[in-house]
Amino acid sequence: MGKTIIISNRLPVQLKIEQGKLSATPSVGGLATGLKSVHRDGNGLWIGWSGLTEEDTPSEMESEIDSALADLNCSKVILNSDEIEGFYFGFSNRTVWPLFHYFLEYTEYELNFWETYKNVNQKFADAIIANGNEDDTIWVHDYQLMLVPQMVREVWPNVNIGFFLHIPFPSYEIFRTMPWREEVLQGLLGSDLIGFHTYDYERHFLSSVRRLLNLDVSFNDIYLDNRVIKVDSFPMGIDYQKFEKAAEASAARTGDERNDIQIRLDEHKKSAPGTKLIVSIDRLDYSKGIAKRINAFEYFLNKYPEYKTKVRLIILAVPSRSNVPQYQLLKREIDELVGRINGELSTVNWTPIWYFYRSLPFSDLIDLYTSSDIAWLTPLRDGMNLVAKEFIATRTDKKGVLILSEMAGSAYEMNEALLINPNNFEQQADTLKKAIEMPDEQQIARNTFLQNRLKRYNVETWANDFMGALNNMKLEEVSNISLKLSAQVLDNISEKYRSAKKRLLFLDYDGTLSGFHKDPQKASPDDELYELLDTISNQENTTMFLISGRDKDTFTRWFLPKKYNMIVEHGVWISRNGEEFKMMEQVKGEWMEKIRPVLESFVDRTPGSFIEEKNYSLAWHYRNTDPDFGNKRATELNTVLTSLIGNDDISILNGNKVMEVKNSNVNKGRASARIFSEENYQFVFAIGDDWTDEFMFQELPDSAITVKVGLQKTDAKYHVEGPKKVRELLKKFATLG
Ligand code: GDG
Repeated sequence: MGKTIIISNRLPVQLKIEQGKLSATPSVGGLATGLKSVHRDGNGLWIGWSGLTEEDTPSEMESEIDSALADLNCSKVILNSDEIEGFYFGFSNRTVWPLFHYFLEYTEYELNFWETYKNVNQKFADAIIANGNEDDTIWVHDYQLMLVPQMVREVWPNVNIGFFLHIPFPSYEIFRTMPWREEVLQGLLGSDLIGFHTYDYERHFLSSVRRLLNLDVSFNDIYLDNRVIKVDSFPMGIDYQKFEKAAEASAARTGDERNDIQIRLDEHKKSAPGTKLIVSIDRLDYSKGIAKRINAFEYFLNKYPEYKTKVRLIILAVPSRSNVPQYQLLKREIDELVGRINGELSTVNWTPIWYFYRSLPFSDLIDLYTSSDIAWLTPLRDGMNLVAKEFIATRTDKKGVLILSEMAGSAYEMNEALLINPNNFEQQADTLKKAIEMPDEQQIARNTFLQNRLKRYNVETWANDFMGALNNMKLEEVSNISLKLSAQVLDNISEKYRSAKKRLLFLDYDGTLSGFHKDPQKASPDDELYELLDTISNQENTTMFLISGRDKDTFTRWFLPKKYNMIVEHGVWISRNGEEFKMMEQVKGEWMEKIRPVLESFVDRTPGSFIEEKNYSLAWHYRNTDPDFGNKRATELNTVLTSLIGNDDISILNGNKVMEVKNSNVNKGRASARIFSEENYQFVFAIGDDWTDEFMFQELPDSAITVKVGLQKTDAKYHVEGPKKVRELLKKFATLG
């Protein structure tokens, strides 16, 4: 069992070099607390940037820094100031952050930023490789490191990787504007498990994967070559006990023990009894909606002037990313707004807004939470928003009102808060009034629900849930191995092949012998395939059938001169040894006249789809349509056809991006079973990728070796990953004579 490696942009350690002396203090953020059990208490390692640039690190102190970090189970990635500029302030915070928070107008697409982002992600991946092993479990965090999973996967194909995104994943319409969108998705898909705060972010991500990479997605599984990637939501919690205890300690402090801020807040309450304190705490970031909140506050005071002098808004804006121009502009905007409103509305005894632009020590933060009556959080977009949860955890007497934006991930779990749309000033003014006037019993009832939920789903549970899901995936994979064609299983099959007196093989074509092509007519066989099929079909005592849903004309062109045995249109037609196709089943096709116009109307309404007309069946192909739209139309068509057909003679087959209407008594299972019954075969083999091949897997005898191409659910005994592996398998047969 390997160790767990956590990887994030910043290490959970504050490094300082002052007058040549190094200090390393563990930081106590939510993430560090949540991961304590997988990091420091377990056999873990945390890799990240130390916060010191290469230029700021005297080379003679390198080893001292390394050993201080090693004592805390940490290891550093060294970044120079150009890298920080392009990777952190550039691509991460001038491209991804605004784009993922729906601020398209602030999003900058700079090739230099992207190049640096790639290089720095590679540095992080290299650090994992240098410090770990393939049997370690790796958990990558957040939007700064989206390419790391695939970079690690390339070196260690079997490693277990989880990724968690702490910010929203935007809708496809937004995400697709990014020039490097495919690379970013492919980077993330190096993971085994990808976690988001909410189901909506998960849904947006899956939609982008389907539409931009054209991958198959079933529920929350993504099928990529030989791997299944799971996507799930894990709403992050807080260290509830820490906030609850700190609030109790704050309440217990008396006299000189009280912090400055506590004393000031107490004085305010004494001098103005009955007034309400409204607090808001955020990093100074445009996504947090601070300017809008200030405007909404002014709107409220004008709409309900009776509250002037009765309420005060305290804004704590923590400095953040001040190298990014947008943040400097925002700072100026807020300074001016606060100045203007205070200038216009203040009285001798009352200032409407107290504004702090700084970071406070933890205990001051708690005092601010506990002294306030209302928390008012209005992000325009926020992955989760932990401040909302922290405010509730500090309400030890269960009083207090939380007003929270619907646009925060936490709103999904905090239904008992007063939820608002931050763009709706009217609603916010009324909600503030409601909060100010809310009776104690109602506050207590709401907070009791909220607290119970936050206590239960705290940050440790969040981390353990994620790690549990990641480790489970490995277990699931292990339990699936019986189905995978391992080298040993292949040896056994080869032995049976070699020793059998009579062999029978059924080989599906599309998706099995050949990969899919946008235009099915272009997916013609290549020379290597012809050579392989020639060898096998010429082997003694071997009957090889190509078995396909395709029309007989195409197969006549491709394979008749080769004299392969063929069954086409799922079993309507058969050709042996180069003879003309004959009907295998007596089928009627009158129904086709009725069904064709229906399919045509779906083609008209579904760009990219088309009809394939065969002698006794009609197929509607939708591989080249927009995937979401195509699936929706397929469901619709299924419903229409089912109600139209209404008898058992005709059936609908849902294949791989194709829906086929055909006679019910015709399928690959029935056809292959009929061939099997003609002679006494000792070795029977069937391989196919599609739902229509399942009929063969079901109807052939138990002793048959049945192989599914792909990882989807199947009745076959074994699976292989894709057409490339099928070829390898057949090459093996070809050598066995
Ligand atoms: C990102 C996502 C997601 C704030 N001021 C002070 C201070 N804080 C602490 C709070 C809280 C944290 O900072 C802020 O967390 P948020 O969740 O509110 O927001 P982001 O920083 O934007 O975090 C966000 C989060 O990642 C986790 O996945 O929820 O959506 O944007 O813990 O307490 N702490 C101290 N002094 C302050 O002045 N000590």
